[in-house]
Amino acid sequence: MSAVPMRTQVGIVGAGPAGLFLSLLLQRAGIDCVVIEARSRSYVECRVRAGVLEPATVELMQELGVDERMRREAMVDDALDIRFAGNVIHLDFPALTGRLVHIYGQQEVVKDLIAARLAAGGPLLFEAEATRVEGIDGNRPAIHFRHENADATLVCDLVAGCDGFHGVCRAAIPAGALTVCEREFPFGWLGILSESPPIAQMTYAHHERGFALASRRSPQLSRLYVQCSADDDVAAWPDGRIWDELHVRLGDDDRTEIVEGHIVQKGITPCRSFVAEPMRHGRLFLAGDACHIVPPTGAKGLNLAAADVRVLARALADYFHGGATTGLDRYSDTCLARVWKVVRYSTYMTTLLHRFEEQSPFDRRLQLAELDYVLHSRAAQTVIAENYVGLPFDGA
Ligand code: FAS
Ligand code: PHB
Repeated sequence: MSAVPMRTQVGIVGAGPAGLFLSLLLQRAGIDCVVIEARSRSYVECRVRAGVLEPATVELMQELGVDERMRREAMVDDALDIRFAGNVIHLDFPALTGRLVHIYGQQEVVKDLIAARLAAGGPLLFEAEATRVEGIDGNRPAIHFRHENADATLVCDLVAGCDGFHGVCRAAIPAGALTVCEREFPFGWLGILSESPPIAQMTYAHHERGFALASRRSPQLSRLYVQCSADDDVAAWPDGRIWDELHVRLGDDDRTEIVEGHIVQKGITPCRSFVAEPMRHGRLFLAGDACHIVPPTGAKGLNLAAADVRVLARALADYFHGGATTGLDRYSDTCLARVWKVVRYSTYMTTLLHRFEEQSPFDRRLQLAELDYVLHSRAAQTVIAENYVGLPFDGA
């Protein structure tokens, strides 16, 4: 059995973007931490998810010295198109915000972060599933986990719960101490990766038959999505049906724009918002999907996780290097201010772009009027663009 650390300053549960970014930030600050990840390295590095990196996330990668491959391989987007009823709303990011976004698969970010963590020799345990976190109201919280068929315990000064929506950390907080706000949308997203060249522009489409999104991962790899039923099954979506819906919803009537390729990944993501607050209880700090989920329409999940741990790492450095607790005490409020603005934006875009079967005629006309207003208003286009590229960090 490899040497399993039994004691550290910060125990991090989860090696997704939140846990990995945090581990590198703490490593750089000279703070001892151990990352415990339930899955194998290959599993987490192959998990296809997000793709849009805000400038703040790119800057964080640069700060941590993990941006070299991203700079080489990422696509840079300077605009976003929204198609509806034969119209195209073109959002020119530099003209509206002075900024750009990078398109680089989340699994690529995770690969780069893992490589950096391992190269620095930072403890990162794979196939180590946390079963319980206890003692968060005391001075020595402990993470109990299974690793190499043995029970193990990591005693910490503080615990970072970066274990996603289905993790165990949020459950360690007494139920009465958490307030949960959530909204389930009555549909999901069926996403595919296709070995085919993407269309010219990142494009959202609002259509009678439902929402569609044409994104990309490289000049040879398309990332495409169609709105599907909330309880849909991938088996009900053979390739032909997916391509038919993409051509129709994106207005590719002569089927010459969307290039059909070999589909190498297919999956369905629910569309929901979920916020558990506060993001701290005693010596446990939640970050990323462990405490908030936003519908993918805003392309925010990964970026919000990075934003949380950027705030947390700064607070932990103040605490361990100077005994100051102000940053830790303000952590939850600081992050939630950003989280709720992202929930607002993601909810707005989801409501604007999707087809709601139960919609009243009044709400349907309101939705079309909102799209028409955005089409003709630079102010409305600026609101969408500044949220898409990412709001500034107020005091974070
Ligand atoms: P993550 O879920 O990424 O990471 C949590 C980690 O904790 C995982 O590796 C998990 O294995 C581990 N873990 C869980 N329980 C554990 C335990 N008991 N012990 C140890 N480890 C444990 N966002 C977008 O912006 N755009 C998208 O298109 C998009 N698509 C998505 C598709 C899917 C299917 C999903 C689930 C999410 C998608 N998201 C998208 C959101 C996604 O990118 C998340 O916001 C992002 O992964 C958040 O990162 P983390 O908070 O690190 O959580
Ligand atoms: C993606 O490229 O995966 C992507 C782009 C925009 C979104 C969601 C996902 O809103």
